[in-house]
Amino acid sequence: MENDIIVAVATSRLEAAISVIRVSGKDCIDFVQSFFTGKIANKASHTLTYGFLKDAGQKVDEVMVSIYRGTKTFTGEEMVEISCHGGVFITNQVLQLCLNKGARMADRGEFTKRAFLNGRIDLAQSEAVLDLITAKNEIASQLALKGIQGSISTFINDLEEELIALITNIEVNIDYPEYLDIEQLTTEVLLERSVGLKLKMDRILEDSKNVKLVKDGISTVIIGKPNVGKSSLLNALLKEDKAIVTDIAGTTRDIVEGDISIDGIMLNIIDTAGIRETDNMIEAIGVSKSRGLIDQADLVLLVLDGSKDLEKEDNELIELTDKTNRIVVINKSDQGLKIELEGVKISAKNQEIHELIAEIKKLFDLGMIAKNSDHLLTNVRQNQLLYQASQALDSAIEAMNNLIPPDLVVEDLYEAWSCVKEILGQEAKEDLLDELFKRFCIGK
Ligand SMILES: Nc1nc2c(ncn2[C@@H]2O[C@H](COP(=O)(O)OP(=O)(O)OP(=O)(O)O)[C@@H](O)[C@H]2O)c(=O)[nH]1
Ligand SMILES: [Mg+2]
Repeated sequence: MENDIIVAVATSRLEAAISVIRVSGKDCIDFVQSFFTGKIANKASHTLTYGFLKDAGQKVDEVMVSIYRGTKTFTGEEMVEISCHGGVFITNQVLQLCLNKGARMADRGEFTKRAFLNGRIDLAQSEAVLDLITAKNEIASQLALKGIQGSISTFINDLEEELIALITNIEVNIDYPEYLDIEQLTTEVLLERSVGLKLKMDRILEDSKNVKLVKDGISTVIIGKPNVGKSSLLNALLKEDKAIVTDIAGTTRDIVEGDISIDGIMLNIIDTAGIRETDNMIEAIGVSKSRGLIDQADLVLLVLDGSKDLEKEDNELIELTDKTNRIVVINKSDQGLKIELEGVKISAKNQEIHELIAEIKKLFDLGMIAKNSDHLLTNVRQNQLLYQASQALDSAIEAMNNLIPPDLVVEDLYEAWSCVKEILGQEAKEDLLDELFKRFCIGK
């Protein structure tokens, strides 16, 4: 049943001043009235009422009850929120009372799922609710908030409408060629509109690449030959002595990790074993791990010892990281610089790393993402679907370039349209929905 009365604790299960118990479902105001002393049965929507919850004549708690009638509620159905005292025991008592009286415990994310099923929010907005709950920094929460307000949804709706307009136009042209007041779409016009649409999609896909960095952090790997000061740099960035630092080349043999936040930009930093040819088996494993990490990193910090001439290993690493998103870090600048190479100069030992911090901020101006882009895809599912839509358009464009007539490219346009629709959860498959909403907490 999709409108039976469900209940859950919406606040966290810790001792607090108040807890909020959420109830949603058909006639849930009358349901709560049956064990509440305040009068809510005939009261207007969006009002607060003081009273006691009672079980078999016995007072359970002194509470405030908010009621929400009609369909303009979070779930799109009648709702009640009971604000009770926030002790863990008393909160459980109130929850248990609702269950004893006949409500059902809500599944994870079931309130948000109902909001989606009742058309209050679309799938992208539901995902944004989840993003907001799990946001770890300000930029991520700003993005999520935009998502909840439907910024990406509006953009996707527009795409969907443009596609369906094209499709119906072609279909009408095919089925009713005698309909003269409907524009006859030539391949030329269709091609132009498809290219325009694909451009729009690709721009969003490109802009959205950085969203993952905002949400999950920038995976950063520090590499360099032994003894150049990689671990010293990690420690300076983390402002703690996390990795062992010695003057013995080959000190770090496994990877050491740490997270920092620079003005809201999260870096997940990995310090690695210095890369060199080695006969030592343990060190060799570390070296091969370091190489593997370079390929997966969003940012590579290539550390060189600036107080000495470059060696063969340095040059190999410069070449190896050439195609990566790299910052060349010239360390030990306190000892005077011997190498002439473009890069940021630091002294890890003396914690003089401001030039590097500034460069990282310049490379990842993530705050701008949230401010400048109103429409961003916020997860892999949305990205994949829009990418598929763009691919389908690509195939339509290629066909038209080969002078295939509009009525034969309509299939590709349908494919693009259905992918775009799915971003908002229209025609979404039931199992996907269950999977998605399970990731919410109870009470959301
Ligand atoms: N003068 C000076 N010495 C530094 C600086 N950074 C690191 N060192 C010294 O260089 C030596 C090696 O530093 P580590 O941080 O262990 O170097 P590493 O690159 O992690 O070395 P491996 O783990 O062996 O690959 C230590 O004696 C540090 O004190 C610096 O900025 N200036
Ligand atoms: Mg080290």
